[in-house]
Amino acid sequence: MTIESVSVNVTSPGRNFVTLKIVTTDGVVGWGDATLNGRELSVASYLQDHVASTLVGRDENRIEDTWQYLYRGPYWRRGPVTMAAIAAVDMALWDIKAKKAGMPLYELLGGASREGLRVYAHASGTDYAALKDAVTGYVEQGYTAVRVQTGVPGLGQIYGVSSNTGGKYDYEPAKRAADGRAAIAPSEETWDTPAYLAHMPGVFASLREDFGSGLRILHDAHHRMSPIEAAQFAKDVEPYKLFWLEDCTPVEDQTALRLVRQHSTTPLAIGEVLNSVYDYQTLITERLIDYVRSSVTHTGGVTGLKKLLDFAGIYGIRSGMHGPTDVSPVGMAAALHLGLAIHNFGIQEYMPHSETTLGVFRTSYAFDRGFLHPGDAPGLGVDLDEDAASAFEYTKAYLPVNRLMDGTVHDW
Ligand code: CS2
Ligand code: MG
Repeated sequence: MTIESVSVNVTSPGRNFVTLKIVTTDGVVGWGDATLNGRELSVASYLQDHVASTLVGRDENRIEDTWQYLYRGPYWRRGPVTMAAIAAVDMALWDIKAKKAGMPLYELLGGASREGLRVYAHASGTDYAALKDAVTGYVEQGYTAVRVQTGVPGLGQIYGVSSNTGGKYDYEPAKRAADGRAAIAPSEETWDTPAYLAHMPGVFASLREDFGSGLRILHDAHHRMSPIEAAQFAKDVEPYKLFWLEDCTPVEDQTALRLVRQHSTTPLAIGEVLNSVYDYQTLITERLIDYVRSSVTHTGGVTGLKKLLDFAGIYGIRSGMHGPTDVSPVGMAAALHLGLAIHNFGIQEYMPHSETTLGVFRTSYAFDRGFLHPGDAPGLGVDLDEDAASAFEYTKAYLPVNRLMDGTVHDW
């Protein structure tokens, strides 16, 4: 059998998603997530204008060969758009292979290495009282790990702080226009690292006071500190035993983490904006990180991320796969199958998608008392309802741009 058709679905059930559909000559359908928040149409075009026609007629079973064909064939390589496109093809082909084998994908990847995947929830609050309420809610739902983000006195809206108090974390950073129509430019936020550095250690001290030492507390610094500021922060929060400090400094300068490591044993997670094993080479071989943050969707798919995680595992580094709502349910399912099978699983990010999104993507994965399982449906266990998807037109949205108090552009 061979690949008969390749098509790209762009839909916006609550937020924008790009999904690849591959159908074989014997009618088996595979789905792949190609969502790149804020640049969705770039990946959609890469797939439909440059990749789709090259796949028709290829043997759908030759996943590694197709991965290498798409990685080395175009000459130009790596980068978020290319690797998201390759990821979508890869996920769809693994979905097909597992469906034809009549088993969930994790079985093809070596079978389950654990009963379920520990996940972390997203808690936030404009102030500590609101944050404490949000964390309490997740602990009551059975979560054993919670990421905490909070407002900083003197600053307005900043990354990761949802406007809702209690209930589902509904923070969607990519903004449409105020009237819900297509945005024409990013919104802008203001940042001040000294205020953040002064504020956060007290937040963690209060959390430990209120929730004890057993709760796994994670925090995302979201690329905003210089290397020395990251070293200071990691040292200052060391007494509070974070499960991880994420994206403490812009990761394209991999060697910056050497400075952080010199000053602190706070575990470090990084890499959601990275997209190949080569982007991690120094980070892994020098053990500058403890968790790999990449998602299946942005790192060349199951094939790409498994290569990376197998390499990381040799150095005692574990997975911490990216799982915000801008990874679609297809990408989330792929992460769960891979995470269930690999030995060096660490933790899985879990921002539940909205009911609107789940009305378009039919999922098989299930949450139970702080853990997720991909389910045992053949393949990835997720299907896109194309009729339902057609009701949600793509609406351009941009991630915010961040500026310092003096107007200097800064990492968001
Ligand atoms: C965040 C992401 O989940 C995280 O760790 O860094 O939500 C990130 O802000 C979004 O993926 C950007 O689209
Ligand atoms: Mg992050």
